[in-house]
Amino acid sequence: MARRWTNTLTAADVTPKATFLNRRQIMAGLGGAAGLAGLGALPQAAQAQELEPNSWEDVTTYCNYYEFGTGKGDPAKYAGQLTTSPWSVKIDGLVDRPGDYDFQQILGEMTLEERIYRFRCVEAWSMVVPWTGFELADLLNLAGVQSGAKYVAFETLYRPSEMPGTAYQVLDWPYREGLRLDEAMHPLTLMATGIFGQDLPNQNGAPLRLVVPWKYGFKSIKSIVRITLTDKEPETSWNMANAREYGFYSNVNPEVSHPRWSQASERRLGGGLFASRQDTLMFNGYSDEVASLYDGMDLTKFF
Ligand SMILES: Nc1nc2c(c(=O)[nH]1)N[C@H]1C(S)=C(S)[C@@H](COP(=O)(O)O)O[C@H]1N2
Ligand SMILES: [Mo]
Repeated sequence: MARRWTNTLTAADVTPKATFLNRRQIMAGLGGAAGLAGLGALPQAAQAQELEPNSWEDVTTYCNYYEFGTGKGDPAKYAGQLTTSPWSVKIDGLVDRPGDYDFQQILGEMTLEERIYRFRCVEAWSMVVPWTGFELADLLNLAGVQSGAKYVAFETLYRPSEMPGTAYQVLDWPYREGLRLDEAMHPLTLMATGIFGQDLPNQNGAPLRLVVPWKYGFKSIKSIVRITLTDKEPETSWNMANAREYGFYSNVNPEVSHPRWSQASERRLGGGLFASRQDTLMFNGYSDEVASLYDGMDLTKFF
């Protein structure tokens, strides 16, 4: 368990919005520029400001889940009808114990924890979300990864009767994603089952979805029903739709532009006082943890 990555911040460390605003007001009361300089001298506070979670409202009403429509508000409107219980996940391919794993049984085997991650969409907006979940590595170990496995493929539920967006061929259904095995086993890679300490709302990918914080949001596949260990790089829905715009790796990288727009900055959703465009960080700010996975790779080629 030594490899486990732990958040530098927990939910309890992150200054609640009201307290933070009070602090700002107090600082301002201390006198303009001096107050701001004081804030800069408090790394804890600065970090808290940076990773202050977005509101429940932001996270649950501004969503991407094309099975329910392409509008940001569509998932919140239409995903309620999705049946998420019972739920099982098929784990197959190069594993010792293939089978249909019941979601409740999986939960019983896993250690749940809360992690606050910055989340960055390829469309250049970002938010900060407190996820509850377990490490994907723990689930893969439960199934027993065989030595020949090099990649992990994921599939979302495809149930047209409950997913009005699948009537349109905007993507090749079921929604598919993939990771290299070392990315999948990395302790930052989370299987999320909740947000803000509550079960995942359907629009956010109930009952379980991936969260890979150093990659663009579309890698974080929702409502997963199948996980396949394979020796070949899997096909992914966005790459199939437009290989020029969406590569397999999809690492957040301010130096590699999307063909139609820059990825150098992002707009933080919600935000209040500090709402503004900010510089995008390499690997979304998780370089220390993940940069070594890509040593020697040309990231303009493997984008
Ligand atoms: N099955 C499925 N998973 C998906 C998507 C989708 O359309 N279908 N959209 C992706 C994209 S583009 C993003 S940005 C995130 C959005 O997650 P959120 O709505 O919980 O913020 O989900 C990702 N996972
Ligand atoms: Mo996205």
